[in-house]
Amino acid sequence: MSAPYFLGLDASTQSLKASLLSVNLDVKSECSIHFDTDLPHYGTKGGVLFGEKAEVHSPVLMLVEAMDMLFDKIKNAGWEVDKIRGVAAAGQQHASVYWSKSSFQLLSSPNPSSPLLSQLSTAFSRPIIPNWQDSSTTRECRALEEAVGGQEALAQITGSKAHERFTGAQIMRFRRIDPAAYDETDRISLVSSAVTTLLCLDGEVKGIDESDACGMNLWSMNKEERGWSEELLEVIAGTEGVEELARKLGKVESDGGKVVGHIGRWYVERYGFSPECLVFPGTGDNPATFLSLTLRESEGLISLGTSDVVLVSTSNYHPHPEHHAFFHPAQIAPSSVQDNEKREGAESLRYFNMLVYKNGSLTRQHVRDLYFDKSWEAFNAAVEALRPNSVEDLPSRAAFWWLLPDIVPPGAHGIYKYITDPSVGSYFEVETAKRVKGFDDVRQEALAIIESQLFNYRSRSSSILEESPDPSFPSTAGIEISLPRLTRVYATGGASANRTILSLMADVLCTQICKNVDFLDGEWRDVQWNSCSVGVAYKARWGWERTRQGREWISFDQVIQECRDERRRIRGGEGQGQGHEVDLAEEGIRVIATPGEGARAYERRVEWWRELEAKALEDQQKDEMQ
Ligand code: ADP
Ligand code: XUL
Repeated sequence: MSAPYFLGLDASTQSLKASLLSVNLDVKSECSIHFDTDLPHYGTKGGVLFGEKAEVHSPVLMLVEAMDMLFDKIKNAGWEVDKIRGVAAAGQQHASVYWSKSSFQLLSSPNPSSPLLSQLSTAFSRPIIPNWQDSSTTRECRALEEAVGGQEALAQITGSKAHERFTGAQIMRFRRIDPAAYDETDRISLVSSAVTTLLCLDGEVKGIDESDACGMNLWSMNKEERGWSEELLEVIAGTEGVEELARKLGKVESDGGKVVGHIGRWYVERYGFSPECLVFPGTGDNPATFLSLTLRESEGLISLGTSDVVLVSTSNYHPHPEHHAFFHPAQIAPSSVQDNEKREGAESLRYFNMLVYKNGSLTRQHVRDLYFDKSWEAFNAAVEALRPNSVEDLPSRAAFWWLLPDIVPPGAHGIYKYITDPSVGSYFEVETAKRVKGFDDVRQEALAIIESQLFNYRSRSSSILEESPDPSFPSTAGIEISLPRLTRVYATGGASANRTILSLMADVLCTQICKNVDFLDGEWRDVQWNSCSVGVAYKARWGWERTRQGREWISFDQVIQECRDERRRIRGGEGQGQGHEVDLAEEGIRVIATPGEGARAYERRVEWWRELEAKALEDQQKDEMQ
């Protein structure tokens, strides 16, 4: 019993991917179209083209042609698309799509016997659309911040300070450099809502998802006045243009599981989809990844990829210029629930917060190559030899490796290393820290970079959690906790293959480190699927559940839990005992590491690390003045 099926799409920077899931959320199959190699005639590199003024962008029709190719590929692969009952799309965040005035007609009922590309060639008013890597809008960012009173004020309104890649600044620049094309624009979508529109093909440009709207610097997240910020729209379009810009941006979907349409007739007739297949709001790639890990309040995700990303799930709005605050992508907006008795699933508002660090894997790799002969084994052996093993074993060395100017802390750049006196315990005078070029024992280099990165994640996630109603402290596993902590962390990304790093992460963050696992061919394996498309397929599954009798207000977390319970029931005893003794926190979630004795020492050192980070930033300033 694996039907009905659910489909998730992911329109990311380099490819368009699809994941097909069973009713219990097993990933049955995946396929993808790679822009550079499958659509070479657009000439992209890494999915993008580079302009002369810091523009990073791509042809919008490449996305349309990729849709044609993807569904051809799905058909050729023999996916039983007639059994799909729900679909949703993830899209790279911030990037925008501009629909022309003729789009309404073109989107109304395309001919199923022809591909979309040939039918939608005039549906767009901007042929080349900005990508999230674009940084051509510095001037617009300053204007947005100045208009509301600075970085903090903008973060307070929209969840983030101004960023070049965010959609508000991008629209403002578009209007400045090509006012005629701006005027010719009927509607503006994000990539996720554009793909949602292309799935329905019913003549309507679908609303932007509220979680994705938080990546625009235009959406006021303040509880009482959620909506397009008139103040910011005015900066972009002038007093006269506010209403028109709000119209172009359209309505925003605040219920992530609402039905926004049915799959278009084009898909039914051309590929054999069922006309009963429902379409749910798309969302950004980060919110979608967040959903695939089903993060509950106070849980976190640490992605150790090219860059490091930390996501923190909260029930409080905690904007700060250092991170991005987003609405949770799968919540039922309380305002949409009329009947108080049915409010069960309509919890109070939930959020997630995202910290992005440029100095992630490439910086760790740099240290490995410099001191450990390009070997992770040697690097790990150094960490294991020196890591703290008791409460007395307080770290006394710290290293800040900001090879690239970092985002957090903003503008941090350079390499700063310090030795402090280990005999003074947890209290120390930061002035006594000695700045050094390197450590006597090179093994300290490995430990110091990892500790410093992890202290950063511990310190900043604690600050975000500080204002939560239940900041998960003061004690865990017999360890006295001094600061709020994440109650579980999911590790993903290339470096999450490194068990030493994950074990140290458990100590420094003083929490359980988990990974998603599947029971496949008789063993538990780290999941290999594409988390964004799987995350939005989960959302489609949840939305579909809510169309069933009596289930209208069931929460996302509850539906996922029920699916996992059902999976365990179907599997029976398989996967437990007899050589399968993995520590499962829950079905499909494996515990990789838990805090050891070293956690007691790290717990006493967060403040020490914070002071040293501040010192490093001061030293950077002094160096720059010389
Ligand atoms: P992307 O952000 O491009 O998706 P990945 O998530 O695939 O990147 O991560 C790639 C990085 O993972 C590489 O730069 C490499 O340094 C790091 N990595 C791979 N294996 C290990 C390992 N065993 N230990 C530490 N880092 C690793
Ligand atoms: C997040 C960001 C990227 C894009 C593309 O702010 O810019 O993660 O979402 O992946």
